[in-house]
Amino acid sequence: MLSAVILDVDGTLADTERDGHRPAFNRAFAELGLDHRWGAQEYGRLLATTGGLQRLEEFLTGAGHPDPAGTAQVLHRAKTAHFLEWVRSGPLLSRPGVDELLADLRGRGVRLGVATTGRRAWVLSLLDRLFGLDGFDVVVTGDDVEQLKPAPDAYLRALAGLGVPAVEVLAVEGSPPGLQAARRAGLSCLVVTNDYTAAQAFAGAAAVLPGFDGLDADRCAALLAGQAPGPR
Ligand code: XBP
Repeated sequence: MLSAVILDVDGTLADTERDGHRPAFNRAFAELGLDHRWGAQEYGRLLATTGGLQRLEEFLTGAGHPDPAGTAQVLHRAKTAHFLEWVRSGPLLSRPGVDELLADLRGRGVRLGVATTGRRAWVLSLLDRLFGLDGFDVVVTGDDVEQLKPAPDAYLRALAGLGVPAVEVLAVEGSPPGLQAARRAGLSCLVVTNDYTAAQAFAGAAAVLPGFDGLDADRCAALLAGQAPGPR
């Protein structure tokens, strides 16, 4: 029985990384007078590190910066402000098929949760702008957990908030760290790939789809029950 679906945000509900987060990081570098600029391909590699703050610190350490931790904090505050501005007024769209899936799930009484490593400062604004925040029963962000994905913390916290057993919940993710986080929390996980993750490996996924087209509550329930989604 499918009681709830818990969804990832970046790269899953919306394609936010290349044209949203990445330019915000680059604007922060420019503001601090640093000549780093993350190109689209380089950023795709940097996404292996979840959490923008952690991504910055790891990058600055590798670049030999004298104070990677302190500088990452300053950069991430600036980046978050720029990304929030983009979320509020930029060309932000949900991925094709997402709105239809969420409406079908809600219409069938399936509860909705969000589990992301992104910061609450922008996550709530993004969800509200795209879908209406009141459509989600629980939202867990990177600010709410000790350990980010691929640790299971965000999914475990979302499960506790929903108050339903893991066997009745399907996770929907877009990246290998997200799949690992969901599996470590004991959840079946559907992977919907994006441009950055289409060629990556997703062992343990209930299914790997290139998009949300045709995905509905019945197909999510079938995936949870362990059946391959039938042809549409
Ligand atoms: C994706 C992430 C986030 C964003 C940057 O989160 O790893 O860190 O790349 O956002 P998810 P922050 O796929 O779990 O939604 O700078 O706010 O971390």
